[in-house]
Amino acid sequence: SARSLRVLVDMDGVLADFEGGFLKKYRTRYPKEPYIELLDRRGFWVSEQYENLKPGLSEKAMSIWEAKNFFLDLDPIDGAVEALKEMSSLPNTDVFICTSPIKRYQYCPYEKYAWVEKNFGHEFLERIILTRDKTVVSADLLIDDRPDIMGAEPNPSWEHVLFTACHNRHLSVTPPNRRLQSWRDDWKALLDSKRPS
Ligand code: BVP
Ligand code: MG
Repeated sequence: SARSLRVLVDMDGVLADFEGGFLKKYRTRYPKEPYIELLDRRGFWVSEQYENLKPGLSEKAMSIWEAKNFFLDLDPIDGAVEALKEMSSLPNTDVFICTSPIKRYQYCPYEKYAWVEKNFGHEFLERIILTRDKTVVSADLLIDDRPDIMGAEPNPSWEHVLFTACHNRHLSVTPPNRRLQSWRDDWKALLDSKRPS
């Protein structure tokens, strides 16, 4: 077929374990404060659920991901490294890592590059797209754990496939919308469903 399939893969919650890394460092830094088990997470924004748990906790939550080495120390999501490397090696498939940095930029953008180099190798630095607006990036697929992806482009070219995370697993996703349950799920079939036949 003429052109390659272009896939955007989100980083936090899809390749890097933001939620697990957050909870671990939050409990270490604030051992006397209440916390939310991953099974009880609801809603995309950690900061909102913590603020609702106890006023003032959103600032403490933010202090965790704004700190040096937060993004660099994140563990990969199960199966992510193997899946992304395999996806990138498929014929007629262009893979990009598309991720939104936090606005407190002292560490996050640098550490995202360093994390990709550490886990995927130097050649994947070519594949990073840092943007706060994913709707203006064109692709066939966007694999992302955020349910509501909005921006300047009202009709993005990609199909958003919701990657299951602790905060979104209770949401109902109804056809034509689709989920990828994990990297053990059939992501190759998902890509094939978008390929020109
Ligand atoms: O950089 C991450 C952390 C930040 O949003 C970005 C999510 O990026 P994508 O995975 O969508 O590309 N973030 C920020 C807050 C609160 C800020 Br106040 C939050 O609660 N959760 C969260 O992920
Ligand atoms: Mg994400």
